[in-house]
Amino acid sequence: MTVRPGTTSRRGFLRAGLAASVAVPTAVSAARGQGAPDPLITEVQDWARYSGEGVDATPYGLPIHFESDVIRRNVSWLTADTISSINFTPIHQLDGTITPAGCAFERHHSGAIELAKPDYRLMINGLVDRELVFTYEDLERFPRSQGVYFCECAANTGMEWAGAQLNGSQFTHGMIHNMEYVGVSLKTLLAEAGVKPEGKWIYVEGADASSNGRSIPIEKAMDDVMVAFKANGEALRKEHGYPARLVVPGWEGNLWVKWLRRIEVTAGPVESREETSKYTDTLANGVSRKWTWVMDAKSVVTAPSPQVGIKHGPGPLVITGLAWSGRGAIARVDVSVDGGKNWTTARLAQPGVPMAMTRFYLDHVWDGEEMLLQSRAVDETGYVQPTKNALREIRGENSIYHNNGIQTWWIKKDGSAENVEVS
Ligand SMILES: Nc1nc2c(c(=O)[nH]1)N[C@H]1C(S)=C(S)[C@@H](COP(=O)(O)O)O[C@H]1N2
Ligand SMILES: [Mo]
Repeated sequence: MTVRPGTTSRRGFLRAGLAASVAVPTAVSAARGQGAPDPLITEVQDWARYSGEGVDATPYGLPIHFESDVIRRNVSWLTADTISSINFTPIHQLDGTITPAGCAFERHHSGAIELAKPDYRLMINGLVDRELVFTYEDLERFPRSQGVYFCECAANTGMEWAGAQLNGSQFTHGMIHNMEYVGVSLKTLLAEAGVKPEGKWIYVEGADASSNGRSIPIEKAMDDVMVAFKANGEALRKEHGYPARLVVPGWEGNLWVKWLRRIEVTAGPVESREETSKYTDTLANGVSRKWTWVMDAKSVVTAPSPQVGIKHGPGPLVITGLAWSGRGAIARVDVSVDGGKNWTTARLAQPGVPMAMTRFYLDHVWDGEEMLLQSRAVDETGYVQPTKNALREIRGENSIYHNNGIQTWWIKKDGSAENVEVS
């Protein structure tokens, strides 16, 4: 087994001889039944002696301060400019599947704007029977729809094309969030305007200076696209497009237009900046592939991983991660502890939900030896997440977007972890 360490500390190829299976210790955590009494058991603590804060203390709550490191982070060399910017969800510290809005990644091309509900207008124009403008209150009067969907930036994992680079699942895979949206189906609004037979595409625009305009085929627009105004039960955060954004299930994040202001029904695609010079995939021969809308099946072990090493010795170890596919539900996730030689099917916390994140667990007994930890997602279409090398054979290394290759974490005997590649 050959390991390719991060480009930041490239030491050429290195052998990480994985010990063959060793006798597995049965240890769990040390029982505290012996020795000095534990004051946390024997003494009455202050929190039991005095009253806590009253219910009025926090009308709107934040996480307890002990959890203040569960935050979005930046990669400094990526975000020299904070107006055209990106930050990353701390997926290594979360569990379950729903991303709390407060730590969900953000991507703005011209900064986050403040748009009040009374100032909100949504126009539908172009090839329609009736050109319409909706206020926010108008939107609230249409029948609502609801769904949990992941939103993944096409550039997620993009920095890893040339080799292992960033040390942490937050940085390699954190341009993603998964929230429960409530809003109005776009087909309901388009039906209100009446799409003419020549209307084969829509062009969607945001109210921010960048506008982030994108073309979407009418079939998708009439299928599951939503104009959402709530995420995880509450109003969208300003940074996620308050008061309304587009939700385009399974398709790349760039199409999820925030601060949505206009939908033009057109005969063909507009070929805007965001779908020509950006968000296209340049192949090995220099030709760029366009309209890569769907996010292919992908997964990552979120813990243990470089930001969350193993803090205990040999014995029970929870290996966990996330899997998702833009083509439907996750059917299976396999985990390897030996760099892809052998695979064990992981336990899905819940059956896969189409175009939403799935949590997986492998209830492992760690022998205290090095591991080359990988996960491999399989979706309901039978698509299997490829290795990074298999992806490079077809796509070359000129790409930025749509890197869904299998991720490897090199877990060392001391429990620390590093981003590596195996070949
Ligand atoms: N109006 C507008 N919409 C936008 C963007 C933007 O800059 N302006 N960025 C896009 C990109 S590239 C992504 S990945 C997603 C990110 O959504 P988020 O900020 O809620 O994570 O929004 C998309 N929608
Ligand atoms: Mo993006």
